[in-house]
Amino acid sequence: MLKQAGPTLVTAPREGCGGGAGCGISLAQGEPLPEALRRRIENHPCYSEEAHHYFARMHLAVAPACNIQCHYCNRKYDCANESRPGVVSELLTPEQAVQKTLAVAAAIPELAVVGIAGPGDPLANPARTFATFRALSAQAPDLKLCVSTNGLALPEHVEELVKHNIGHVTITINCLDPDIGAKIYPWIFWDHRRIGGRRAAEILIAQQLKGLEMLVAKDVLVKINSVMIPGVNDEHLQELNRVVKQKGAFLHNIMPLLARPEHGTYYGLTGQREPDFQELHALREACGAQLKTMRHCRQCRSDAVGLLGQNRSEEFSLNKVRRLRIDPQAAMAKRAETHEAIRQRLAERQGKIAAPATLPSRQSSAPAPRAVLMAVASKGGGLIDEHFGQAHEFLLYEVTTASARLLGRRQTDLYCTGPANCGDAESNLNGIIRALAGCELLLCARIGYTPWQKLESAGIQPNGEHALEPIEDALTAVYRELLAAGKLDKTLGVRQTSA
Ligand code: CLF
Ligand code: SF4
Repeated sequence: MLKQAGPTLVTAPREGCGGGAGCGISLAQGEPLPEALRRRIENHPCYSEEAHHYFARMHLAVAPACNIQCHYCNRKYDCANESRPGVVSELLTPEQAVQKTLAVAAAIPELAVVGIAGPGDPLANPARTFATFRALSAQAPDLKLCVSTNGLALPEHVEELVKHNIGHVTITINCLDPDIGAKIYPWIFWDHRRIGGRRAAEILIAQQLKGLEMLVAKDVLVKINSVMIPGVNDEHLQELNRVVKQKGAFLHNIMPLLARPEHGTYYGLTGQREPDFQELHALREACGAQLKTMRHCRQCRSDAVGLLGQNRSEEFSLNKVRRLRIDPQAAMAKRAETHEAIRQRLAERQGKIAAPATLPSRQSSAPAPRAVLMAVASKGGGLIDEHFGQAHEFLLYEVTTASARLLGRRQTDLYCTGPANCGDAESNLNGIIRALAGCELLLCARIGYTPWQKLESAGIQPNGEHALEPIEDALTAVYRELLAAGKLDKTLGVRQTSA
């Protein structure tokens, strides 16, 4: 039954049924996936946390225009430095986009998904977006197509999206309350004119929810992205999570606001605060009890290429791509072989996880050993293979006897950017220590003496003994060692100073 609530439609509660077309499949954190659904997301690095270690995605920057303005957005069309949505090095025509896709797909056989996510809104540029999808469906039919939209023009394009076999759509919904929306969106462009204030947010929200319902009815997997903006929508996002779950959304990706003055956005320039990791984590946990929340998003650029966490876009500039000779059929065969090998590896890992090694015995009346927060430096392939000094980000895991659970990532400045900037190393190291607050261990491929000492003094024990091992295996091995040595009764690190 549908009932009208202001300008938006709210359906009666509906639980995920795990199967049929048009049902909507909404699971809470940790609920097992039905097999048919698992197969639909098994190689999508954003929809499957496990897949993100092994399968790559690329974004095609064919959509320059946008039909709304968000206070956290400032699009840049020729920027190689910033890593955030809305930024690209070069805009592409649909023909160039296809050329680039074929080049990337030949060079990176792990490529599984091609998305259009900007730098503006894909559906505000429908001719360019759908020309690209049409050509890709014909020339690289094995690649999954994906789109990310603000939702304003979504309802009118649902049929076309389905026609192009686009099975994964992201809608960015930041609020369901137009009064909150008026603080996030200064204007929308609707019905040939610019509209501002509460009315703009009302229209946008109604279109987003209508689009969500239409996609779910067509059996498309819908992910909702929400930007967490402290003091603006943070207290509202649990309610939003509840409603989009009712409407059949598959996954909720709550991303921290990025608002630095150098981004040149309204929020960046007016000093709007970004959420800290604890706030973000608490909100994701609260929402995850209703609808599964994504923890591994990298807030990628609109021309990102590679595994999540990597951006290899510069290797595939138009100038470079034009010079390449590609055999698309051979490349497709290589992808099929690579994807199958990854699937087998994942299946083997699943088997291992289902039958964990025996833990040291303890008395049944004893309380369960506590969880330990550990940080990991990885290049993105599921291994502990990044040197401390070259890590741009650290993955944070909560490790217990039962599991190593990814909580999120913390982005940092590089510890050392070379001899020219050696003077920055100490302040960068302090920044990294602040970013890793709460972690008791740090696993990386290698680490120098100076950062080792400083981390240890700050209560974060570095560990380089598990280089090149799979992340989860290494984390559980370290946890078991701690448990066996009886070290989990107290804090592990030395913690002499605060950074
Ligand atoms: Fe791109 Fe988005 Fe498709 Fe993924 S990204 S269009 S669903 S293929 Fe992924 Fe990047 Fe996060 Fe987006 S990590 S910003 S969630
Ligand atoms: Fe920027 Fe996307 Fe918002 Fe448009 S919808 S203003 S491209 S963030």
